[in-house]
Amino acid sequence: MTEDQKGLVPRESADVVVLGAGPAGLVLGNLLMAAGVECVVLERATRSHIRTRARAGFLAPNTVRILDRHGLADGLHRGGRSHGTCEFRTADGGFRLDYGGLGRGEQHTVYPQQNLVSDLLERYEDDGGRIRFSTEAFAVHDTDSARPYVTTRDPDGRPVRWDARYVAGCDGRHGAARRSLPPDAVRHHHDHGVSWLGLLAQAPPSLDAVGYAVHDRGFAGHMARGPHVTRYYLQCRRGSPADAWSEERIWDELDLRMRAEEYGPLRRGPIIERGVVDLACDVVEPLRHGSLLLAGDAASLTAPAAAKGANLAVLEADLLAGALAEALRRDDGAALDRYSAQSLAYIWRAQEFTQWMTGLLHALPGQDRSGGSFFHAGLRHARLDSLRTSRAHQDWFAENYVGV
Ligand code: RFL
Repeated sequence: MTEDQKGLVPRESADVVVLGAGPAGLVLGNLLMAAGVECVVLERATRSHIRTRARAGFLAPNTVRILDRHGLADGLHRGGRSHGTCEFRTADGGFRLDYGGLGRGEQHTVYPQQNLVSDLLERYEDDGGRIRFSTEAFAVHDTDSARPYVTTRDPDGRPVRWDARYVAGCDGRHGAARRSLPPDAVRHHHDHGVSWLGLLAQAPPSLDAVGYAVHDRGFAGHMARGPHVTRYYLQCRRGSPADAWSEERIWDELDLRMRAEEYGPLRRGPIIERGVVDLACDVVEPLRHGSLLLAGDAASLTAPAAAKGANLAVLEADLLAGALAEALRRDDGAALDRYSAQSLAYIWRAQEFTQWMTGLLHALPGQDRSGGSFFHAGLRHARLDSLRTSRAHQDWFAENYVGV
C-alpha cells in the first residue's frame, strides 16, 4: 500500500488545478479568478526562472484583443511595439512585404514572452491567486471520474496530493498532463527534419523587419525583440550541439546567409543565449479526457517558423476559462464539451500555415540540391516568386501570418 493510499500524504484541493505557469496556465489562472472559480497553479520551475525565460515575441492581434478584453494588456501596450513588415532575402534578390497593410490590415505586437509572463503573474498574485513554485506534478489520476487528483512534490521534496474537479494541463510538451493521457488519446506527430540554432544576441536589430534568408547553405532568420536584443536563427545539421560554433563563426555565417555583401553587415554583439530547436510539431486529439483538459504546448506543438505557439496558448486558455466557468458556476457543461473541437479547428489552421512556411524557408530532407533534387528547389523558387508578385497571394500570407 502506498503512502497516499494509507492517507499519509498531505492533501490540498482546488476546483481547478492548473499545471504550468506559462502563457496558457497564467492566462487561464487569471480568467478563472476573475470568473470567481477557485483554482491553483502548480509550477515546476522557480518564480525567477519563469520571469526570465526568453521565448516568443510576436503576439497576434487576436492575442492582444483577448488580453485587452480581460484587462491584462497594460504591460504590452506600454512596452510592446507594432510590427508589420517582413523581408525575404533570396538568391534572386530580396523583397519586402508590408503585411500590416495587406490582408485584414493587422500587425503583430512585439513583446517578449517573459515580460508577458511577468505581467500575468503579477496580476494573478495581486488579485490573490494561489500559485506554488518549485512544485512538479508527476501524474494526473482518475481523470475518468469527477474527482481527479494530481500527485506532486513540494519544494522540500515531500509528496503532496491535490484534489480537483478539473485539471488543466498547461505544462507543455514534456509535462505530467501528456504523460497521464489515457491510451485512446491520439498524438499526431510530424518531424520537419530540420533544426535551428536559436540565438539571442545582445545587439540592436539589424533591419526594421523580420528577416527571412533562403540560402543554399540553409535558412537564417532575424527577429527583433527590443532595441537592444535580437533573436537570430541559423539552420543547422540535426544533432549538432548548440556550442559547436564560436560566436565569430555564427556572425560570419549569419552575414553570409543574410547576404551582408548586398544588404550591409549585421549589427553584432555578444550571444547571450543559444539552443538547438528540432522543428517538429504535434497535435493531441481530443483535448479533453474526462476531467483533464489540455491547452497550449501540452495540446499542440508548432514549429517556431510561423510564431503561433504562444498565440494559440492564449486563445485556448481563453476558451477553456469560459468553458470551465460555465461548468462550475452554472453547472452547464456544454461549452466544455465543445472545447476540444473548437480549439482543434484553430490548431490545425496554425499547423497548416506553419507547414507551408517551413517548406518555404528550407530545403527539407531529401529536397536539397546536394541530394540531387532540383525539383523542390524549383517549387520553393516559384512559391517565393508568387509571394513577391501576386497581391492575392500576399493578402493570403498576411491574413495567415498574423492570424490564429
Ligand atoms: P510553456 O510556456 O512551456 O509553459 C509550461 C510551463 O509548465 C511548467 N511545467 C510543469 N509544471 C508543473 N509540473 C510539471 N510536470 C511541469 N512540466 C512543465 C514549465 O516549467 C513551464 O513553466 O507552455 P505554454 O504556456 O503552453 O506556452 C507555449 C509557449 O511558451 C510556446 O508555444 C512559445 O514560446 C512558442 N514560440 C513562439 N510562439 C509564438 O507565438 N511567437 C513566437 O515568436 C515564438 N517564438 C517560440 C518562439 C518557442 C521557442 N522555443 C521554446 C523553441 C521561439 C523559441 C526559441
